[in-house]
Amino acid sequence: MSNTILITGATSGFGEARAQIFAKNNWNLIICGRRNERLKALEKELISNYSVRVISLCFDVRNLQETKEAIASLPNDWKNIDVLLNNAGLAAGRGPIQDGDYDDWEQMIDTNVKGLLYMIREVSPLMMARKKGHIINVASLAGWEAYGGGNVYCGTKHAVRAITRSARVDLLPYHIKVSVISPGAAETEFSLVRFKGDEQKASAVYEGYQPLKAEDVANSIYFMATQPAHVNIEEIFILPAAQATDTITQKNA
Ligand code: NDP
Ligand code: 8X3
Repeated sequence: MSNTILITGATSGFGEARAQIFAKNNWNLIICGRRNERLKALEKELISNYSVRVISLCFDVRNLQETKEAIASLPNDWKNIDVLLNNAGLAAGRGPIQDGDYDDWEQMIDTNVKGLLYMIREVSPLMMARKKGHIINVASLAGWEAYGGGNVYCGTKHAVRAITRSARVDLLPYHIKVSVISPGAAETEFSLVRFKGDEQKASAVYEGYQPLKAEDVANSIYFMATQPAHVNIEEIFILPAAQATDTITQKNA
């Protein structure tokens, strides 16, 4: 029987690339996001390209009620979730803490931390009942370092790594693996979202060096998810070869 993965943030970037690699390898997919037209288009594409089963759930992970209803709405034969990929997230703005925008802060904390917690809380009982499962959280280089202007985003990604380690202890008796992936700069819609649609600012982030592609990160996640039952890849920290820290990149290498 095929395995099932639930991916949040499947409408773009890493999430979409992951949906492709898991579908190619015959996994059934539950794809999630807020943009329904993108979900429906991806659902259609995956079914027609790979003959896998796909279901889409359109909801905002910041909204607890919507999140509860989305998971509860899964038909029984979709509740055997083998992997929960907590990928939905964003940075909103980049600037000194003293000039911080409260709405941006709330959006990052509500999505990257609270939304991730809601998903773990709703999906882990389904895994506990089967004594089987794997939760993979997406943190960041920003979960390892705290760079100027990254204050709240870095805080949320440090939190993702801490939550991962603690959840691993809590879920150990139920044979549920918990792990985290921390990518460095990857060219997706991330910077366009961070800089609120300013294409110049967004593309400047990746100028002069080769950032990661969404597929590079998707390949690492696939590796994590397909280890034998007794192996947990606890963390992958994946950077572009041309990046040493958030602010130190080797231009035109
Ligand atoms: P994208 O902007 O391309 O994708 C983000 C995804 O998250 C979208 O599918 C979006 O879907 C979803 N999302 C955002 N907010 C919500 C919400 N409130 N509810 C539900 N879904 C939401 O960025 P990436 O693919 O790059 O980012 C994916 C993850 O990787 C994020 O957690 C990010 O912090 C992390 N990351 C990114 C790096 C990078 O350099 N790109 C590096 C390290 C980590 P929709 O808008 O349809 O809801
Ligand atoms: C995205 C990578 O370094 O811009 O998580 O924070 S970084």
